[in-house]
Formats: sequence, structure tokens, C-alpha cells
Amino acid sequence: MASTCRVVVLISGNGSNLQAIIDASQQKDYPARVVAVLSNKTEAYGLHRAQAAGIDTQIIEHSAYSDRITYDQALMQAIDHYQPDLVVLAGFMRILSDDFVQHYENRLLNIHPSLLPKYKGLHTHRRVLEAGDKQHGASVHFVTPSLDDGPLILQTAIEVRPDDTVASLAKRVHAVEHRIYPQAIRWFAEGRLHRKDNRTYLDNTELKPNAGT
Ligand code: NHR
Ligand code: GAR
Repeated sequence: MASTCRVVVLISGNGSNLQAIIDASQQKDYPARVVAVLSNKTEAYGLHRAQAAGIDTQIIEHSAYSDRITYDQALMQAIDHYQPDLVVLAGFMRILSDDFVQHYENRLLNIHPSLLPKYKGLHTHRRVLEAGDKQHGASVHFVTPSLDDGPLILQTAIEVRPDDTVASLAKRVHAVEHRIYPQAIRWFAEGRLHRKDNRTYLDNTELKPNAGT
């Protein structure tokens, strides 16, 4: 990308991934910057993180809209005001309509707390513990209309320990997320990341983060 990649981040909560992206973007050679942070929850702590970094924030509460379609339209309008090159979901907890996803096709990323395609949806840490899995992790993917199903970009595994709890797992998964999300955004901003159908390429090499798992 010729100039700095403009990123809009959507959050619902704590925003530790947002913080990791803000921290990365403050490095001199980082090719992306966060131009706005939007939340569907008034109390999201991530809004304070954005404000502390001098980034515009906006709250768009779904309770104020009659249905998902109308809500998503309002969200799109707010996002497009910032003319983003990239939109990233960072702990954003609302399923997005097909129209929304199509509008940002190939420039919409999500981070999900599991080794996708395992454990799509919610409560992944609990489900991993219940299943007795030995590995867990986090995945960055392009968003497609079907939930947590888009082409993978980056994935990192952690070992599950016998004494792990939801909280201890979440903590180690977060540490991984804070590394891989800024990396994926860097690749995108450098113009090195491409999606074709259900595949992702870094430069001209196909990315297969979960090959062999
Ligand atoms: N939207 C589409 N179309 N595709 C994806 O892959 C999406 C998406 C929106 C969000 C993040 C996702 C995750 O990483 C994400 C991926 C929310 C829910 C959910 O069930 C599920 C997955 C994700 C985010 N949300 C409930 C809903 O009815 C609300 C839950 C709540 O408010 O606590 O929207 O896991
Ligand atoms: C992260 O672990 C992210 O992977 C997950 O929520 C957490 C947000 O943390 N996302 C989802 O579960 C999406 N459904 P953060 O607000 O501290 O970045």
C-alpha cells in the first residue's frame, strides 16, 4: 500500500487486542494506523484505551435499532466515514449480516480464540477443557458470511496443561493473539496478503496455518 493503511477496529469489551494493535502501530516502521474504534457496548473498556491513544471512538448500540440489517447499515455508515482500507474485529461479539461482510469483502479480519476449524462460535476455552484437548490456540482469518469459517491467515498453538482453567487458558491464548494480530495486519498493510476463493496467499505462497493438525 502506498500510504499508511487506515484501520477501523470494532470491539465489544476489554480491547487487549486493540491495545496490541495500537502499540504496534506506534512503532516507527509499522505500515498501519488505527483511525477509529467502534463499539456496540457503551461500557467497553477498549474505548478508554482508544481515547488514551488519541483515537476517535464511537458507540453504536444495537438496542437502538429495530433489527440486525438496520443496525449493520448504521455500523457501515459510521465505519465508512473513516474511509478504512481494513476493518478488524477485535473481540467484537455481534454476528454480522451478509451485506456487511460483502461490503468489506477481502478487507475484514477477525481473531478467534481457537485453532480453527475447531471450536467455531463462543466459549472456546471451556469447550477445549471439556474435550480434554492437548492443544489450543488462536487464529486470524478473513471474515466470510459463515461464522468463523473464512480463509485462515495465521494460527498459533499453545499446550493445554493438566491444571489449566478457563482463566489460565484465556491468558495464554491472549498472549498469542497479541503477537499474531499485529503481524497479520502488517502483512495486509504491506499489500502482501491476498485472498482467492477459500485460500490465502502471502506474496505468492499459499498460507496453510493448520496444515497437518
Ligand atoms: N460475522 C460473520 N458474518 N462472520 C464471522 O466469521 C464473524 C462475524 C461476526 C463476528 C467473531 C466471532 C468469533 O471470533 C465474528 C465472526 C460473535 C458470535 C455470537 O454468537 C459468534 C462468533 C463471533 C462473534 N454473537 C451473538 C450474536 O447473536 C451475541 C453474543 C453476545 O452478545 O455475547 O450476535 O468468535
Ligand atoms: C479475544 O480472545 C478474541 O479472540 C475473542 O475475544 C477476546 C477479546 O479480548 N473473540 C471472540 O471470542 C469473538 N467471538 P480483548 O477484548 O481483550 O481483545
